[in-house]
Amino acid sequence: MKTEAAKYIVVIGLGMTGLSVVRHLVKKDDGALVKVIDTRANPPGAEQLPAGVELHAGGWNMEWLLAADLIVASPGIALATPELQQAAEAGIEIVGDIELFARDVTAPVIGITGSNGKSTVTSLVGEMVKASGLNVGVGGNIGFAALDMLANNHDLYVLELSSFQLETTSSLDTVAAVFLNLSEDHMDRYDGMDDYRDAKLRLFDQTQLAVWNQDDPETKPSSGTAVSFGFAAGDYTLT
Ligand code: UMA
Repeated sequence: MKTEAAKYIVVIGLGMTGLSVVRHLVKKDDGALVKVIDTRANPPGAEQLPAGVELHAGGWNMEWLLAADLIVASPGIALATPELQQAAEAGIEIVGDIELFARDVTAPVIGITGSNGKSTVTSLVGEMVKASGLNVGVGGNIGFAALDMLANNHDLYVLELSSFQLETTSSLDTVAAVFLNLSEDHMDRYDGMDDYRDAKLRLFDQTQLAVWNQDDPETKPSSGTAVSFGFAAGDYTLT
């Protein structure tokens, strides 16, 4: 289901992501009813909510949640949360902000993930694109919500993507996707390393070029056009 068809959208979380989602949905002005749930009693950004967008803070509101056509979950909320599981079992589509970005972006996107060094590589790639003369948007997990960049109509976007964001993304089509490395992190959110790796590998599902790390075989894609980097001689080869 496309966002455009959704009449009643519930946004979970009112941090940087939730606010960017609300702004994006309100700006679309397509008649959708938008409500926000945040489990925190005093969520940040409440004062920035556009007029007419209702907020339920301090817990869940299952009536709102189960009536939704679409749920947009912030990355800080695990899909395994019982309330979200109940909604998923009721057949309600659950996406994240990067999925909404993917559905509306018209310029090429480069995606970067990994356990470490994502922000550095994202910034450097952004600088390279800028130096080539293109108007680039750099955002995502790096600390600038992806949806807040869309209105700027950049020539190209460079997104730092966390495993949390990738879990709720299925339509992101990238010109290049980079998986830098994998080391133990966020084990409170995953059923082990394979589960965590699978979330990151989702970035390779739809890309023209997968970029992986020869020194970390866990980053290798199972198929598709790929290029690797590493310390050994003969790197940078297409495989
Ligand atoms: N929270 C609740 N109840 C809610 C909603 C959120 O308790 O209803 C809690 C979450 O569990 C979390 C905190 O509030 O502890 C913030 O969560 P959020 O999803 O609202 O976070 P945002 O402010 O939207 O920031 C998110 C990313 N945060 C997370 O993934 C936790 C930011 O990455 C990112 O920069 C931002 O979106 C813009 O895309 C931060 C991060 O720590 C830097 N990322 C992790 C990492 O890099 O390891 C993945």
